[in-house]
Amino acid sequence: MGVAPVVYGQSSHRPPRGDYSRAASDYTCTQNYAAYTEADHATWRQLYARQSALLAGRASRDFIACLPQLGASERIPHFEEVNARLRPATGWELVGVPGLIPEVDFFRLLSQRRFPVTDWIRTPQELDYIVEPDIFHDLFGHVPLLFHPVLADYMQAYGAGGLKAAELGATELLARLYWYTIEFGLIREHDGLKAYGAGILSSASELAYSVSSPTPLRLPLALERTMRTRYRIDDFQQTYFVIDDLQQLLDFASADFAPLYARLATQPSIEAGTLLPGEVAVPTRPAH
Ligand code: HBI
Ligand code: FE
Repeated sequence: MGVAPVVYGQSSHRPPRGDYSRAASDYTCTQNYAAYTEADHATWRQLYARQSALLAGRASRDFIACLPQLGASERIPHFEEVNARLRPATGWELVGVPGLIPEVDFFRLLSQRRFPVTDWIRTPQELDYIVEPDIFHDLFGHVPLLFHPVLADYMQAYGAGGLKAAELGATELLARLYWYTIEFGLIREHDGLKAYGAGILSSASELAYSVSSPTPLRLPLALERTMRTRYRIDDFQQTYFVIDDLQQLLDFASADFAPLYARLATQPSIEAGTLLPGEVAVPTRPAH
């Protein structure tokens, strides 16, 4: 096979996690590609192979169709190499960031069709679970659908909406929409529910859970209901919201959210996992 030996313990040479002194005023930084160790590339390869093997029957067909455009299953990709395909496809480009960045800066980059990608990769001890986004989550989870024209437009509309929400003091409501669509969204296909959210698509354990476990609640995506619903960041979701096709995201993103924010300010939040009277859960398989 001729696979290079994996050398661990070179952490001081990898792109430092959380070193924001590397970043410009818009929080972007260059991808210090030479700093990735062979162990980092091995981690990428292992995550990519494991996750790809889980996609059939669980990931949305659009995601599966777009994934090859990422073009890097063996080694961590160069952002510029992905950009050479992404820019002509949908006008998006990837920019490096040292990790999570402030909300408004995040929204601003999206509104400019620039997608922030964390440039460091998790350690082998974090293969199954990591609290913050790393390069695997950002690239494998998010970037394939940036090649899809509808999702690409939704992401930009979301960023522009985020800047408005910030002025109106409503970023928490809009963040829930991001969470339940871009991160944990499900889509109905002819043979059952599939994942299009990056948080699910980059997770080995939540992918099957989200589309087939009888435990979580699944509801049709509805702006008001979704924005009222709290979410968990430390466990599998208790509620997923389901769309019928990606165009639905763009359709509601074109609405003026200001009246909605005003109305929601007077309504209590809903705990994840709560089915309200009159609501009907979406089944995992189409009824025949
Ligand atoms: N920063 N790098 C990065 N990646 C994110 O996904 C991200 C962020 N900052 C803020 C943020 N997400 C959230 O507030 C979104 O919910 C809007
Ligand atoms: Fe994410």
